Amino acid sequence: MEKILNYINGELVEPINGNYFDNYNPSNGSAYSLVPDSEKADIDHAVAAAKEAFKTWSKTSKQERSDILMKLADTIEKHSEELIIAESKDNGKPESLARAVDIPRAPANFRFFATAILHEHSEIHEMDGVALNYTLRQPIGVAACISPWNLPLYLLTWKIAPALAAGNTVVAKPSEITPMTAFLLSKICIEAGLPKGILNIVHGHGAKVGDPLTTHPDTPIISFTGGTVTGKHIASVTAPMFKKISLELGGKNPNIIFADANFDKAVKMAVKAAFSNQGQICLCGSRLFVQKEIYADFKQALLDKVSQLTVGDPKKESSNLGAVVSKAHMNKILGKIEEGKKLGGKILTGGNRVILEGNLKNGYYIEPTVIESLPFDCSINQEEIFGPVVSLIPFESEEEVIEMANSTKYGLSASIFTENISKGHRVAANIDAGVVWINTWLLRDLRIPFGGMKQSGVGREGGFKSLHFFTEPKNVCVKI
Ligand code: TXE
Repeated sequence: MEKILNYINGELVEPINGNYFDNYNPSNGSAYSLVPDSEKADIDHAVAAAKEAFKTWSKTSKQERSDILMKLADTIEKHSEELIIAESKDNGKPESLARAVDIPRAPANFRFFATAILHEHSEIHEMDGVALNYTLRQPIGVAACISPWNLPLYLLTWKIAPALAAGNTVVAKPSEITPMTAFLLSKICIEAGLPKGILNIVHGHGAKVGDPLTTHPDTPIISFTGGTVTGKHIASVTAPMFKKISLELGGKNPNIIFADANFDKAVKMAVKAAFSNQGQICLCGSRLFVQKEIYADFKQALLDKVSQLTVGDPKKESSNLGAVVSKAHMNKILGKIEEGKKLGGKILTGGNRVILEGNLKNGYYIEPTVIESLPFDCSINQEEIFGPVVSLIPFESEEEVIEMANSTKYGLSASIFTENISKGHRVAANIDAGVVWINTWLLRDLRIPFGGMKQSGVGREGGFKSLHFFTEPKNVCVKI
């Protein structure tokens, strides 16, 4: 089986203890590569390399950093097809989705931040002829970038691109469930001639590698995307060390359909928001609130559309949904569906594992599932499921839906469908979410402040917000 290797100080290296664990292909349930079972010693090695590289990288001019990252983006693009196939095999997502969404975002992330650093400006505060204050924004040191399995290369590069562009060096820890494209990225970095030690990638189990990385005295900045429970842990262990942290956590996002919405557009978007990437996107619209006047018609149209979705081989263009990421995650989702039934939920469609034929029979496939009749405050409508499961909830008034939408501990994103623009603005202003879409879903502009409120996270990333996060402001006061 192919061995994935750590990438430290510009070289591909074995974990120091020589141990590996299996990496599974969710489409057929079989192990197909080996992942380094790294530990503290590997993190120490990587952090030391990144700390040394910081001495030079932080002093490298912005133009030169930009040129190096642009070359990396070009090299990633050259390997797009290989990355698409690898991402789908590692994660279970349809290749068509990796081709349309995941992989193009990796070079786009590097280009976006490689050019952003050339356009940044700093602030000046004048004191009426007495003094002039100006703010320097300086790189901080070694950034720890921890990414999840749902959009592996997309989210890894979303963190390392601004960290490097801003002049920091990086130790990244990709999810142990989907390490392959991070490994391919290591090889691409070597091909692109990335300076040694500025990016280091250490593979391994969550806490075993994650804890030594986040609590290391030489990693002052941490950017994490993952589950709320892990985020809470990272916040608690790093707070006494006064680290700068950015946490992008879970969501239980409302998708609100008013009776005056463009009906067809709303149905189409509701399906996309619920089932894209098998429902494994933190922004998925998993609570579908529909106004009573159109509830019956909307439900029927939704079920018609869902019946046209194909769960199948991720390699086939015809597959709308592939496999979910792991056996454990599949069982978690199926368990939540059972819990929903016990709570009185009615399964309108789906609810079961799908067994495909031939060599895919052991893959982790789940039918797109629509549940109704569950109270808005029950566990299924409050906790993140992170699978192809959407809950339909009727509502009467604007006030009622805002209250129900805001009832969870999360506050990541929301969508509102209405043709009444004043109502759209009003509801958007009253929803607890860091990101609100009106008449669309997941339309991403990389410049916006991105992140969640409540237990969906701490801080915002995106555009200059990312560059601000990855730099320390320093005020210099000059007496005139
Ligand atoms: O995430 P983890 P899991 C949600 C989703 C999912 C749940 C749990 O609901 O069902 O979280 O998923 C690393 N110190 N999201 O358990 O563990 C880990 O190795 C440092 C939403 O897979 O949070 C991986 O690299 N790092 C989410 C990363 O954290 C640690 C996407 C995320 O994995 C660590 C994924 C530790 N102690 C899951 N323990 C989103 N917001 O998009 C683990 N990790």
